[in-house]
Amino acid sequence: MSQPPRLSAATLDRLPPAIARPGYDRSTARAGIVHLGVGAFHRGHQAVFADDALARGEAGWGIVAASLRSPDTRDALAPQDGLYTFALRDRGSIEARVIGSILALIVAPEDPEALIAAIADPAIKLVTLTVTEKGYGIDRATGGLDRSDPAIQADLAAGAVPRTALGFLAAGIDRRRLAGAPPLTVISCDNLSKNGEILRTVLAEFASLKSEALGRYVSDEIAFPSSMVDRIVPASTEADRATIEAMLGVRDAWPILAEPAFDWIIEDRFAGPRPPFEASGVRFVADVEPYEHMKLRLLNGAHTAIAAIGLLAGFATVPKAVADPSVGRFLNRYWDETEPTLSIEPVVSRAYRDALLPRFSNPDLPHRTSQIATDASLKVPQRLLAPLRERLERGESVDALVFAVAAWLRSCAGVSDAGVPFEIKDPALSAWAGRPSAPLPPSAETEAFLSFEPVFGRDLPQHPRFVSELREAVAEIADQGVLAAMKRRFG
Ligand code: CS2
Repeated sequence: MSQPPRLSAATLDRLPPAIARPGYDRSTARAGIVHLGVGAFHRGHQAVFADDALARGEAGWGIVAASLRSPDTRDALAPQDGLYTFALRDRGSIEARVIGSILALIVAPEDPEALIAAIADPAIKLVTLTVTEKGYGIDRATGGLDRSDPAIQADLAAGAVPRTALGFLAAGIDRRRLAGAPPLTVISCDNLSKNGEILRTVLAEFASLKSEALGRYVSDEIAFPSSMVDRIVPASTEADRATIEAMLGVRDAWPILAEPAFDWIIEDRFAGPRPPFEASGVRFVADVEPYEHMKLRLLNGAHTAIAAIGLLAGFATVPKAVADPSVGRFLNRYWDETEPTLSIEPVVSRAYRDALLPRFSNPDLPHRTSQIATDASLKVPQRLLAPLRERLERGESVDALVFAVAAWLRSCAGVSDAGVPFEIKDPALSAWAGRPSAPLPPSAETEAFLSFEPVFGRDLPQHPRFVSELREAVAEIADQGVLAAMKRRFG
């Protein structure tokens, strides 16, 4: 059978009428946004709102999207003129549209100058980032710049061609400064609490090491609103490509499949114009932290717990894991513990919480537990240990939170309860010198992990109740398996 043609500007008119496509003239659309880290999440979230804006006639809000490492997305989308399918999937229903807001794609290692020039372009009003937790070069002990990180060190060298997000931002911003370009806003769209403040801190420090004047400019002239982003966008699979091809009649090498639910809540602190995204449901608020905490602790923390439990119990996906009633009972306890740590109005957190099990159990989005477990050692501190600390300080119970931490700790050995090995993708964990190299008895394993300071800090290993509860939960999981231990504890 011959291959169907590729999705592209030339084949758009072959699509069935029900498939929405860019109704605007892409040749007159202009880029107002540079995005760093053009993964699935960006294409299922910010790029969709930009597409809506372009369709409403806001012609200056297209995107130049850059990959900092891999050419995969550019290789898939270049033959498609940057077009791709965005499909909302919910319990058998699928609603697809073609997104046209990515006007240009840059692979930074191939053409670093193109990315610096894009950031420096006076037409650019906004830089957005999805570079994951490890993309910020944070020293987890100080909260400042990790000057020992070899990639950061290389980018700090005089005359260096940048490789990191911070290196590119500093180089592009410096060029704007020297040219007297209009103000710029930089928005982190990663799951980090106070992500704007963190980015401002590390970038200002990085920039000041380049030049004092640049450091001052970053601190004084660039706006770094914090933002909370939300949408479950699993990595798409060959089966997803086949589904989309059957719907479109053309081949899309990299479609995005996502859930209908989403949020993008941005602190209303812009250096220049705000992106005209309110009509899509994007919200601008004075203080985003209550939303960040709600999302990180209720959704992402539950995800991290499900990922660890799933890896140990052999559940490959989130919907499979939450189909087990004991996982559901555990999650309810987990949310009973985390919800009271939030500072948002209870009616908001309750509604958010109530939507989570239905979101997680969406059978059309087989979100892999191994995907969520990636970089878990960078996720556990803010998702699980931050609320746990607060409850410990108040003398409150932490059974579900401790159980989640214990499951993560056990999962770091990379072997399921049935003895099946799985891969751990967590460079920060691999780089930790104290990581046990051979299986240890549970109490020695717990002891070893408690010395993992970037995760547990100096305080938690000194907290008698936390240490004894963690030791007990780790031993129980090691002895009975995660599901039996969970059933015994949470019903
Ligand atoms: C997940 C998130 O991979 C992970 O760590 O918890 O990607 C999650 O799906 C999104 O933040 C949902 O908004």
